[in-house]
Amino acid sequence: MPTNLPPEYFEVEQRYRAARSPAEKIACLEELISTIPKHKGTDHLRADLRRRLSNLKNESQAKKGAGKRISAFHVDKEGAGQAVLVGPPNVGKSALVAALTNAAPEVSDAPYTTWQPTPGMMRVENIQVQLVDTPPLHREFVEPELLDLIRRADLLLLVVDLQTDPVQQLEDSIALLQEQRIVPCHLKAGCPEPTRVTFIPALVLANKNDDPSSDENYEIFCQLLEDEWPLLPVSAATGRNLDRLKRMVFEQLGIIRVYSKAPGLAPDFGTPFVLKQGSTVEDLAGKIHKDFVKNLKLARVWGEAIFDGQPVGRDHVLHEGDVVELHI
Ligand SMILES: Nc1nc2c(ncn2[C@@H]2O[C@H](COP(=O)(O)OP(=O)(O)OP(=O)(O)O)[C@@H](O)[C@H]2O)c(=O)[nH]1
Ligand SMILES: [Mg+2]
Repeated sequence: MPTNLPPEYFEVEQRYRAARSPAEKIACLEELISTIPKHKGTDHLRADLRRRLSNLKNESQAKKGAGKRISAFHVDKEGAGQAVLVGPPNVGKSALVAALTNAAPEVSDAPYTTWQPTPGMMRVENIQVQLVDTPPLHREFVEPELLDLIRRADLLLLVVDLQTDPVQQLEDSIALLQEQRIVPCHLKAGCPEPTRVTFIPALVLANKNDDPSSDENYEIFCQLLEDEWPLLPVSAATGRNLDRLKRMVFEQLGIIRVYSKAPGLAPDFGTPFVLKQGSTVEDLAGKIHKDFVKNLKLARVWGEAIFDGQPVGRDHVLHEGDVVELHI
């Protein structure tokens, strides 16, 4: 217990201990957290109280749902893919989600600010990708439901703070995830026990690269990394490289955009069909309607096909940007 807590802390703590109802406990915990001075010595205490608050809120939400337990950690996937931001406290996960999406998670210089996931939609050209802000990873306790959220993700954005020992931060995050059998895809080859392991594509974001003065930090970070990572220096504060981030997220998601067109009409480039890389004409037909799969006779493709309007079969593999005319 840190010794420099103010007297109000102990007053509120007494009330918290005496509180009976979950609503009272939640109110006291919120007040308690606000009385804690923000510095390193109080990190553990703040993390512990936030965890209790998160559990209480989840429990009371579950009760309201009349038996249906809807966890705050269950985020329904939306858009072309779900990228979950993961990392230690204070690296700027919430700031990145706030800068890139329509969501407004709390950003604060106090560590352990975020206690539950917040999804937001990020526009990447003509598609939307879901970003999910999460509570920080913590060596002593990781919410099991946070791990489930991470396991379900299409992409992990491993965030580090370029100004605060990013190599250690990345190693800690990876070690913690590996202990839970979650391994970034490109470390698959070196994984000693690949059974029962969830492999997820990952991109490292070296945040707080606000201007050229921190480029040297980034270069040193790159040199010190043992493994080859897909990585990008960014800044939530100044917006540096956020456009490149969007592009890289799109690439790492392993998706393609395909446009359908009716015979004799122009394609609608505003609303692509999003498919996994390697998808075929038949997969596209399935996205449109199951009858299309059954009745598909041929398709014509513009784009990566040998010539414009080339007739292809249902097994033809589509590429990013292809325009497809389905004939049934
Ligand atoms: N200079 C600079 N500061 C940043 C940047 N991004 C975030 N910050 C600051 O870093 C602090 C932490 O930001 P948050 O977004 O709350 O960090 P977090 O990773 O969500 O923190 P937790 O919720 O505790 O896990 C805040 O004071 C932000 O203003 C950045 O790109 N550059
Ligand atoms: Mg946060």
